[in-house]
Amino acid sequence: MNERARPENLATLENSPFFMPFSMNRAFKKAPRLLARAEGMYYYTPDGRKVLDGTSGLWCVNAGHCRKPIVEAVQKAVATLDYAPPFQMGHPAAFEFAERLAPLLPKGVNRIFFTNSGSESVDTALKLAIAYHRQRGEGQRVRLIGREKGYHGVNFGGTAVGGIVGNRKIFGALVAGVDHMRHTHDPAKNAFSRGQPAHGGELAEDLERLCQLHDPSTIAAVIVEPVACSAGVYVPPVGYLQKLREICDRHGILLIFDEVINAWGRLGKPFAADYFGVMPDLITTAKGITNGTVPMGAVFMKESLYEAFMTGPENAIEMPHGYTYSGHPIACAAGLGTLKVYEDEGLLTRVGELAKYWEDGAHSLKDCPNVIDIRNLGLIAAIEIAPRPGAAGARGLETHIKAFEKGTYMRVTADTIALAPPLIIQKTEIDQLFATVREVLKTVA
Ligand code: PXG
Ligand code: PLP
Repeated sequence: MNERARPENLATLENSPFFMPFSMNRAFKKAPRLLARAEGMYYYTPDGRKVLDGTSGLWCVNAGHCRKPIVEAVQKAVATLDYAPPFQMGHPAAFEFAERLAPLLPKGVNRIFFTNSGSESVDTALKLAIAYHRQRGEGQRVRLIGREKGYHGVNFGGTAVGGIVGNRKIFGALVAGVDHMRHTHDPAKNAFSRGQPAHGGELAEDLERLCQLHDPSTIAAVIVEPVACSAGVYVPPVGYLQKLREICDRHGILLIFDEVINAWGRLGKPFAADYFGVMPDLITTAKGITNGTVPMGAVFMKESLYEAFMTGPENAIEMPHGYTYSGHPIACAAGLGTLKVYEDEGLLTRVGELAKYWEDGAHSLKDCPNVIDIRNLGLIAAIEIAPRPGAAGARGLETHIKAFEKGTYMRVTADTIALAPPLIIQKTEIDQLFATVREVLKTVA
């Protein structure tokens, strides 16, 4: 590693006390990949190498890096009001941000609860769902339904409804009363689908089966990512989300869309709910809400959910839940700056113009070595490569490292490359991104 890439007072990162999240700590510290600076579509390494950002950091930097209106809003906020307690007190930016967000939300979803991450948004939404039913005299609705391959963050609730085995297995019994629908991934029928796969809409009937197993009156909520991203990009089959909505309506079950990644223009609409024309009762989000600049998340909900809590004496706290940093002033400032960029540059709908070009580029990789599936929607694409026999994930990791060496950052989950660049990407950069993937795949045996 280049000398300048190391923190000045350390000869090596090998014994660093930093316990890195979701990382191969020992391998990384022996051969670190460090980022020192960023601007627009690019990261720069400590030794000054330019790296195209193929996955918007971790799917969050939708407007591109270090955008001036966001940077300036944060600088001003931190020098004005560093912190304000959010319980029984307030500050103007939180109310202003909520006011500015409300008109952007899917129709009928208009109340906003602030958190600090996607994981907190998910656990907040699950708690809200259970409490909502209790408020209305249906305290027996306590079960939560997730789906295999779902990712809903890493807190206890989100891990429990999540469906990624590796994220669940070492953490004990998680949360009681959770069940899962099957995932919708069916490569035998749907491999190389462009956009929504044709087969699998009927898998939503799994929800009906779980209703019959547990009795629908015991189920509080169902949570799904409209497009499941983290576990490898699984686009919902045609008709699937509509069917989930119908079943939830039939049985009085709340439908939660986890739009931590799907929201903020990723599909060419502000929210996936808009894109699919299916209205959930709650939406969880984070990431692009502040362009990744300052940690923040939010839960958006229908008026009826909010109203269910606004009962009882006015001198009592309506909902005993919240975080020290809910609606943090600096996060709200970052959010306001982010919305300005999104609106000034039309970024929440720009993907509509790029999606076809993106899809063609992604599917042009079909003839590359070991490619077994390509999936896409909006400005998201997954290129799945066959696992090396007896070494799942090895090809994926090698692809990730070689791409970084060639000046492209892209996220790899096991043997699936997940691409989701900032929404400001130009066609030439789309070409560059897929050309690098092609070049790298040629060298990964
Ligand atoms: N729900 C969904 C749908 C997510 O994608 C979370 C919840 C949790 O958000 P926080 O802010 O607590 O991380 C996420 C986060 C990846 C990757 O590489 C994806 C996420 C996080 C880290 C890596 O796919 N998604
Ligand atoms: N643990 C302790 C001991 C606390 O005092 C608090 C908050 O006051 C928390 C956890 C929760 O922290 P946060 O509000 O940042 O989620």
